[in-house]
Amino acid sequence: MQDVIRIREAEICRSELDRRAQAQIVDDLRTVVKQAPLFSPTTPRGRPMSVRMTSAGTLGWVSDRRGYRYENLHPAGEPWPDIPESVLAVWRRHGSETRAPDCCLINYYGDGARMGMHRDNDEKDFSWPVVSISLGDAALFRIGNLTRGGRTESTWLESGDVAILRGPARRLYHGIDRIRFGSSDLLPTGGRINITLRVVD
Ligand code: MD6
Ligand code: FE
Repeated sequence: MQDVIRIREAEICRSELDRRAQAQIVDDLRTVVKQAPLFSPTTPRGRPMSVRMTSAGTLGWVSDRRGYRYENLHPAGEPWPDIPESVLAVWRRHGSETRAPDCCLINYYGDGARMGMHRDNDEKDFSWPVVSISLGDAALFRIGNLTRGGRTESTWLESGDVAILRGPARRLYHGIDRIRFGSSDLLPTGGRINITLRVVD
């Protein structure tokens, strides 16, 4: 039986994906990024984010001077690629067997990249969970409260871990403090990929 831990109300399924399953997803993501290249978003205040991102699915998440939102098209003007089957299989286990996710957001963390504390807040119906897959280098995941500040708890997410925010955990603040660059050999040039799957509307 695989190891499931809870921090706050988040569920973390340790080592859910074996090396073969991880490699299959990475391979499928190569096809996605060929069609929808990674880009460097800026925050609504114009600060560059340290992660690079792209999406698959009917909607992609973007951020720029006009704000955080979902868009039908990649910034280059093309539709987002389909979500790979290898990724949908993870969603069916933890998200829904009947409702497909609208968005598969792909974040790439190079050396020094991080993600500030935030809530996943741009979807219409928070009764759907967010399912997240970690690939490559380990990352320090911090989870807090319904409002900014207060006590937090942290854990290292490793390649193959699946984290789910649902129910009372769905609206908690969370972020990535840092990655341990070069700690995994899954990605040939190092770094970390995080995939988040969401129902948007
Ligand atoms: C990351 N994860 O792991 C950032 N959001 O790089 C998230 O922001 C996240 O892990 C919603 C649900 C699960 C997550
Ligand atoms: Fe998030």
